Amino acid sequence: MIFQHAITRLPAETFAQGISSALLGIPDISLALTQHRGYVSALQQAGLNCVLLPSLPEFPDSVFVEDDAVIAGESVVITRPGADSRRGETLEMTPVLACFFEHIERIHAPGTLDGGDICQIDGYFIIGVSQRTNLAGANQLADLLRRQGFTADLLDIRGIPGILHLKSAVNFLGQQTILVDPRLKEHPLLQNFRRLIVPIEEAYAANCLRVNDLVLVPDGFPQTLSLVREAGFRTQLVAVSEYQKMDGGLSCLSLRW
Ligand code: CIR
Repeated sequence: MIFQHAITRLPAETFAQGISSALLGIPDISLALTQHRGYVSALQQAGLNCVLLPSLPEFPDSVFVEDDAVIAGESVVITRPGADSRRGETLEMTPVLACFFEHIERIHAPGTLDGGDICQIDGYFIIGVSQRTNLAGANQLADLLRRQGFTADLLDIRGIPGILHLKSAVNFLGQQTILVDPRLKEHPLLQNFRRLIVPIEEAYAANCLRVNDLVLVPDGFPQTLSLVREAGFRTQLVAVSEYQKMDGGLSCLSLRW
């Protein structure tokens, strides 16, 4: 898949008031801004045109734009985030996406769905059922995708403690290869892929991000970096420690198509 565009949003000064279970301390907003610049520049280096949206102080988690929408081919699905404090983010994102996409669908109540639960593997989508994405939301998205000619399956991660979203644990790197948290390596839906198993002590780094011919890897996870490099991928380290403190990873910080 060739990506040309990305949407990102600056972190707000209220960033530290967002939702977190990480117990890694309070993020430093000035370092978060510096890391955001590094992230945008890595996306640009991978060939993307990046839209940089202004911060939204009323939504501390709004830097994690991936959760607000799912992009599938020519169309976009506006999500209904599982956390009440994040639901209004989608109202801010809809007009931005309307500049690029004619066909806009929506997840409706009682469905909830976060974009971080959607792992796209070419024309196949794995939809995580999680603390944030409920069965109603996952089934709504699967129906929408199937109507557009894609295939989709649901993968329930609710029984695995500490995994917020499916893409916290499973990410497609291209060439039939996925990077996977060891707790999901035996899942039947993942058996047909070449699986690179991230060591449990580096579980956070399962969220690497493939963009065109680059795989962005979070800084500070040397075993995962070697794993991805030795599998033949060109890598780029990106520092995201302040986002890790708020349970966010590399994919969460952008919408890409
Ligand atoms: C949240 O709990 O919603 C944010 N603090 C982190 C969201 C991370 N998003 C993602 O993994 N797609």
